[in-house]
Amino acid sequence: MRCDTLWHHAKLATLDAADGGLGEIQDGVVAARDGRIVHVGPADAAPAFDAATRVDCAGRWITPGLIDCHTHLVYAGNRAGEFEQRLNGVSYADIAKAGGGIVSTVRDTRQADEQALIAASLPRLDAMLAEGVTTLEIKSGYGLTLEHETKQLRVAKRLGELRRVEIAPTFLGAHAVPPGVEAQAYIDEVCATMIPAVAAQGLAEAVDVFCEHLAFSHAQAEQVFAAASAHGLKLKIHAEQLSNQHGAALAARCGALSADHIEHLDADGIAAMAAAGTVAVLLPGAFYFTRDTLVPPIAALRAAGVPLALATDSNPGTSPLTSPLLAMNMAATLFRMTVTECIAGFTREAARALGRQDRLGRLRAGFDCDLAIWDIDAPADLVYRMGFNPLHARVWRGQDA
Ligand code: DI6
Ligand code: FE
Repeated sequence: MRCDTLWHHAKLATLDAADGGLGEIQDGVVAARDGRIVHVGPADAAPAFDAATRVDCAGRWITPGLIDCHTHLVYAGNRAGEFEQRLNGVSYADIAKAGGGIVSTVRDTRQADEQALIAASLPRLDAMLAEGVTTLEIKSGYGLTLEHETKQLRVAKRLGELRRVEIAPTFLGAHAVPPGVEAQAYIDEVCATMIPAVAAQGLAEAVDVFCEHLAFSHAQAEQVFAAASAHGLKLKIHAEQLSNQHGAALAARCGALSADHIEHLDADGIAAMAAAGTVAVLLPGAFYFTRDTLVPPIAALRAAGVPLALATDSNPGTSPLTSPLLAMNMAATLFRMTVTECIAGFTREAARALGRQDRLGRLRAGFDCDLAIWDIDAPADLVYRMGFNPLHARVWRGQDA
């Protein structure tokens, strides 16, 4: 079999086993041609290869490249000062009154031009890539005007040209009510003006909405979903993070890809997600950073067969996290997710949360050849260690990246 590159003498976690497990192969090979996997399997059952390049993995582990399916990576400024103030006893309300909180990130992001936003975002992206990320979702949501939301989305797209990574851009105009604007008037503008413009310019493939008492209501989320669907965009939702607004059930009913956060999800929401195949995106970084105490209903989600994805939620306010590996460790320690669930959550199930399950997230012939090669003894090492990065190499579309 002809191929461009053959990785051999490797241990594989294909994430492509019929039992839904890691699909471990102790002595495996992966062959790629034109950026796609053409063969994956045990060495002793492999065909003879005519390979331009052979990479001896010396027994290292190969997993699919990691996929971070929920980030707010593009923004200017940060909220370290606010974090410090809160540690010194200043209340959230007082910080908000003084112009802090999400509004301060909106102000900084509006003031930044595209170059400045790129410069601010690249180090965060590079931190992700250094841990084996090969696909990353990026939401807008810190502009809150058409001009500044589209600027964020253009920057997200540009990051995908500056680095060897696939970016999935999501329009999150409905992230917060902009200062001085009435919530319903803003949502009307999101639906009537912003979504059509974003769709026409091809700047996003999905639309997200923050459905919460301090953001947008269930009815407003439904309005956003209707506008997004009318323009052929996929749907995602921030649901049940701080209270139960039944946003996940709405997402399921509307055919959304995922419902994200879901700490306050109830049994009806779980049943609706299971019936519709809606992915649960769990965000342990935000849970940890906000010192939340209500754990998402993992056992019930698992029992109902809801697909479980994991993501960093990288954002300046509630999850200043750029480490998928640490997110896996948090998911295990805080949410009691298993090693298999943690790794699947950042590969196979994350691909599903982005509608890319037929092309990414597994080692399988025909899939894009995005790999992470790790200096580890066993897959559990990826989840077990804290603040240690065992990535040996990152492969994107069949090439060392
Ligand atoms: N949920 C959150 O926790 C963040 N956004 C969201 O939809 C908050 C973002 C921020 O504070 O900047
Ligand atoms: Fe988020």
